[in-house]
Amino acid sequence: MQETAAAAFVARRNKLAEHLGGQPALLAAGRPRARNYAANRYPFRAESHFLYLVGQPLAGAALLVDGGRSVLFLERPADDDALWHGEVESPEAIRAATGVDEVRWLDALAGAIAGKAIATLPPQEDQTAAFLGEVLGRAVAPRSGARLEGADARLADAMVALRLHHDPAALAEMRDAAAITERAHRAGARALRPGVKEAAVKAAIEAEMTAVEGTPAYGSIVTTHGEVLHAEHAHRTVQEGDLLLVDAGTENRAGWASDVTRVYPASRRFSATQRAIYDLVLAANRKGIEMVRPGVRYRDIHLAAARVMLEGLVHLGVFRGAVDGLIERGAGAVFFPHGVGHLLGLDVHDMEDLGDRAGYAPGRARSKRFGDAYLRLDRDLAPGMCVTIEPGFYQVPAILGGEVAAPFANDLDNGRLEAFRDVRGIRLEDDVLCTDGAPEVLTRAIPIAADDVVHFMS
Ligand SMILES: [Mn+2]
Repeated sequence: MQETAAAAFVARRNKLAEHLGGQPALLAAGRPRARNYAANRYPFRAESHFLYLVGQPLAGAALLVDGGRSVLFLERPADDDALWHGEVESPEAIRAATGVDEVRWLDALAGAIAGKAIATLPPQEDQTAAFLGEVLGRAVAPRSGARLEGADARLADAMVALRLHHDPAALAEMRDAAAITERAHRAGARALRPGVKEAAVKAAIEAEMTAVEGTPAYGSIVTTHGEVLHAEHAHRTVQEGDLLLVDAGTENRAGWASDVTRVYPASRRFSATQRAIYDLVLAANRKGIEMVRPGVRYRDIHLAAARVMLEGLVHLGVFRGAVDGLIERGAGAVFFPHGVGHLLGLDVHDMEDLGDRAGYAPGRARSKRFGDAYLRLDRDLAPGMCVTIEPGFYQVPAILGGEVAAPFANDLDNGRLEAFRDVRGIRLEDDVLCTDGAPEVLTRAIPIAADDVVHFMS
């Protein structure tokens, strides 16, 4: 399991302690959720803040950072654990792998923190929230990271300060996740042909992740209905001429994510209309990537990508009129109704368990306008930040026939739009690292130019 050296976790915990001053903090790993009885469990994924500082998914464990000292509290193994789960790793081995100062059993935790005011972060899962509430002697609501106060809020700010800028160990993991994702997309692209089920392509993709003990970092989207932004189903049979939208990224063995969308033509060629829209989305993707540089405000990348899309749609005759006026009135959201991307790290939408604390710089808040309101990130970029760039074009019936498109009845050429009916949805998404200079595209090995994509499929 251990790939990142203990020294990296020691450095992260020391940085956290520095941010916290004398304030002690307790971070829980979480525990697996039972299905229908205690021993039948959903796959366990540790809380990301814990993983960031410890590196191991130690179910039930808790990390205490108190001044310069880190103590890891582990669940005491049950007598029959060795029977059902094999040999249990020794506390000493875990201490060596994580570099903590001390490993103790969890039943010593209450005594160790008695009389201290301890900061914590709310876990995602109820049982762990109840455990924290009990041990800290105050209410800890699960999934309440968007509304923290006092010491908990300062702990959240400290974690954001650390996790926002990836250290070399984190970047090594993210490059690994991206490399697995390249193999996964390749396998999916090669499995695609008219007559196969979307689910069969999804299986080929996820097999590559599973084979190296990775998992999907989020529910893989593998769909011929790319206009359904978070399509959960993959039950359709791929038809001749379909575009298959694949939004699939790996979480590697250490828990780090990648997040990639490509669009593959089932018949191994794009129609002229598909190609026109594809190239337009690609231009917006490239524009966005080029802007990932220190000091650039992320919202400006979103607006620039939206402008590229609108200029292209005017050029293609789908929209009529002056681009500036259309942008002013919110036309961008008619075919591009989401944000251009988000933070990426241990989580696919990194640190969104803390609400907009990570994504929005202090003093900035989400737009209220449809489309822009879905922008999950509005910070000034800095070296070490990793973001996705994922513009898209979608013909969503609920948008085109609803109140978002209604004000543009005279600006939209529906006859012209009809020519593009073989384009349901196209999104092109890369993972991009902000450096001191030119952006580094972590997912550049996955072809994105239309001709390269077709080549990739054979
Ligand atoms: Mn994404």
